Amino acid sequence: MSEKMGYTDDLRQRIERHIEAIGEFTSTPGQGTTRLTYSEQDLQAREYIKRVMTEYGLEVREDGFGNIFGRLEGTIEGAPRVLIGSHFDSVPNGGSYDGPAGVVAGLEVARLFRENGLTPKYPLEAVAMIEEEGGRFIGGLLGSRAMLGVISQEEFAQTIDKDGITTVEAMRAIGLDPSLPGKREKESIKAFLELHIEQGPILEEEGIPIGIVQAIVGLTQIQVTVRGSAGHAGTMPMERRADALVAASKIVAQLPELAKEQGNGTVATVGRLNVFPNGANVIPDRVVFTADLRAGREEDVLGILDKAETLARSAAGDGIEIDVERQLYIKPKRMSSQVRDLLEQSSGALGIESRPLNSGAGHDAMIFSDFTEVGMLFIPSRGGLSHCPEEWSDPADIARAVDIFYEAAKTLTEAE
Ligand code: HGY
Ligand code: MN
Ligand code: MN
Repeated sequence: MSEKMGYTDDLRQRIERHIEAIGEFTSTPGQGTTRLTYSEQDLQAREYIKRVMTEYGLEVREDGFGNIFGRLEGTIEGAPRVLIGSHFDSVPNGGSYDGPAGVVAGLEVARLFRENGLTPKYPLEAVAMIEEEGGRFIGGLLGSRAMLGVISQEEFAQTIDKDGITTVEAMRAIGLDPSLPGKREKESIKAFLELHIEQGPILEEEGIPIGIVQAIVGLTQIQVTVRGSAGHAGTMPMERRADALVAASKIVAQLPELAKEQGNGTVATVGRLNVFPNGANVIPDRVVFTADLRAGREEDVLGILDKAETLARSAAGDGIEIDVERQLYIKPKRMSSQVRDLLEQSSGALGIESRPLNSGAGHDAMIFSDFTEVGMLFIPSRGGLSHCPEEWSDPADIARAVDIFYEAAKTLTEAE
């Protein structure tokens, strides 16, 4: 197929090279990708992404949150831009595709515009966002929430990591400037396109290379703090203990049952739990854990949230105190029907098979969907695996998504 279709080997090879290069920026080599926001690995990935943007002839800029933009100027002065991209942070010991696949797709669509001499009326911007995962700063989706003003500049600046380091301190530590402009007015964004790996088994099992996302589940995260009394593991009689870890364990063990009972695809996960003082011969006096709760319908998100909070609070008593803090709440979101149709037409015109799909994972697209027209594509995940070193997707599928976004972006930017 012609270069215009972006379908040639060199596109696939460039994609493969970018993914491999970005995947190298990890603090856990050989044990998956760990690239926390504003870490040394962030800085390495950032420099790489900015270098590629420059090489592709894009105007490179970072905002006051550390999000990176590569802009292809439009002919209409001050026109809203079409953003294409995703995040470049990772979960601890994750994979190389969750986030970077979408960042690389944005870079390659912009390159195709340049390569084919296209001039957009509405500017095209490739974007690489920070802290979607919440691997360092609680809650996640931080780059998109800050950019769109869902959290204020002050709330952003006061956000701290588990060591009490603020976002602003961490930014400065790697040479970023938090005083740069950050918040984007919603009128300044015409559309947002995001490619992401499916992180599930459906596309691979059905042998379909492209999913057109219809909706993204609602999700909420609560932090539960269980307080008891420290004591000597050997001398404190069992009946006199207020063991925070035993109390926390009873809550954690019952959460999956609550999700199963509610059904409708409700899921509940405790992925982060810290025990204090964490001594082998000390009765724990404090346990802090997060519960990640999700469902496709808002009433189910609210339902599991209420059940989980009630369960946690029921553990109080006999020297045990419970504190529950809501850290994030995002309603289920639907993608723009206008953009979904455009993506469907584009993939059809290219002869690329696709199917509608909902997302059980959260994405920056769910934040943008309250402010602009949003479209999302999925590509198959091998074995349906993600958030683990085994995560892998085929660069040829990323190339297919680039082709589809290239066609859709030409329409959205009214390029000629
Ligand atoms: O948690 C999620 O769904 C996403 O990977 N941040
Ligand atoms: Mn992701
Ligand atoms: Mn993820």
